[in-house]
Amino acid sequence: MPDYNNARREARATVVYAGPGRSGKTTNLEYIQGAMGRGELVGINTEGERTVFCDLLPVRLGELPEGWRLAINLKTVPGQIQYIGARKLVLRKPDAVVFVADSSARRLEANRYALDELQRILIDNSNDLRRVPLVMQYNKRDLADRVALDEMQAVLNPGGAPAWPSRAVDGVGVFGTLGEAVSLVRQRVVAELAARMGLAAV
Ligand SMILES: Nc1nc2c(ncn2[C@@H]2O[C@H](COP(=O)(O)OP(=O)(O)O)[C@@H](O)[C@H]2O)c(=O)[nH]1
Ligand SMILES: [Mg+2]
Repeated sequence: MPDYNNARREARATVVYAGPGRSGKTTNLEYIQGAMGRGELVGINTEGERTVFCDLLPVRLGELPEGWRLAINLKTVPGQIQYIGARKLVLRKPDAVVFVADSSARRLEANRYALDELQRILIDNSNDLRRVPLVMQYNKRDLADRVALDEMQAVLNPGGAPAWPSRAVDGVGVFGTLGEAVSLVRQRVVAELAARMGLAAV
């Protein structure tokens, strides 16, 4: 659920970049930061694990009706297997999730594992999966041992979520993926804003 700040007329939503370790999540945010914003690093303290860090990049993404603006916090989950506590925290209330898969054949199983875990965490965190839009990104399309796109789709995306091939190191596909996630968030924010204004007007 986005945060609605009436005084500032700003709706702030959260898009989380998930996926296995080293799939390119931070690289996506670095590219976005370089192109449009400024980033800061926020620490997350997890129980029973050492302090780990997630990346947080706040960005402004345009106008909404009635003079409202849409702001989005982009976050990455730490992908290493052992940081499950941190992943649970970061994935508490996402308004959309981008799953960054690694196209290397050697990482197919790691992608599958991370995706299964992502779904379990979202459900454990009481998210309604139908209300958390998912966008797939097949990253590292430059690798020689890349898995064919239709195989990645078959293995990782049987539900047919929107999917983008990418080369995040070069920025290819980064804004396509982000735009897809943002437009899904925006649809919901616009509907919720209209409902809030309708209620406020009564
Ligand atoms: N070949 C290739 N390497 C990439 C690509 N995107 C990211 N990387 C590299 O993959 C490594 C891990 O990336 P990083 O963003 O830190 O992964 P994270 O653990 O998901 O945050 C880094 O060395 C990146 O430069 C890509 O499209 N192609
Ligand atoms: Mg990272």
